[in-house]
Amino acid sequence: MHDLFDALVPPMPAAEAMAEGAMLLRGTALAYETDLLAALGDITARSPFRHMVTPGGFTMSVAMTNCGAAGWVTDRTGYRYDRNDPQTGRPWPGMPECFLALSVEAATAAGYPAFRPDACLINRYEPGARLSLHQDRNERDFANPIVSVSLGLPATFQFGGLKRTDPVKKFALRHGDVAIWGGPSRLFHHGVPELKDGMHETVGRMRINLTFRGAL
Ligand code: MD6
Ligand code: FE
Repeated sequence: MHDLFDALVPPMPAAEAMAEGAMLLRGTALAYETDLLAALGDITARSPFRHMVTPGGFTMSVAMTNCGAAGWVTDRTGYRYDRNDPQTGRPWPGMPECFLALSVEAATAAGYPAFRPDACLINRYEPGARLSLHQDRNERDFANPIVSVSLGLPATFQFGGLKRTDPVKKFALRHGDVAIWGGPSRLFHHGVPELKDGMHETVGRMRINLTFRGAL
């Protein structure tokens, strides 16, 4: 017999194309949830979340940290990848095995089987935090895609084009979803509008985003 809900809940597509080269995989991170959250606790104990300052002097509402061989940082001098955490003066925590396994699985499913990240930027959104429309272009080689994992509270992902003024599409990003970004859309503008308040049962009152890059 079929489960009652099979008849009532419209099937959620497991994969959605956002643009040429850009895919949204629903729920791919769920199988890794326990390991990811434990590893995240180890990372933030050594390199805590902090609100960085943009070159223009604005303090970001999204709090950030990193793991891997290099981490993305911003301060009054500009944006860059740094092998050390400027706050501790020590190398960023290493990339956990479960981070690597999830990002390679997702990249492979999206058509980028050679992807091996050397950096993971970890974003923490509390209610009201937002990330304005931007391009990710501090990485050395744009042949690498970016793999972006969403955990916790749901958010809206704004996804535009090469030009800042190109029309923007919106996608819901939920706990466990993975977006993969590369090829012709690697430099597309994207952003996250103000996070709505809520409480997630395992992550709490926040959204966590892991973005894996080939930075070096
Ligand atoms: C976020 N993500 O989802 C912010 N960048 O919280 C990004 O800025 C991003 O999701 C490049 C590729 C995928 C992303
Ligand atoms: Fe980005």
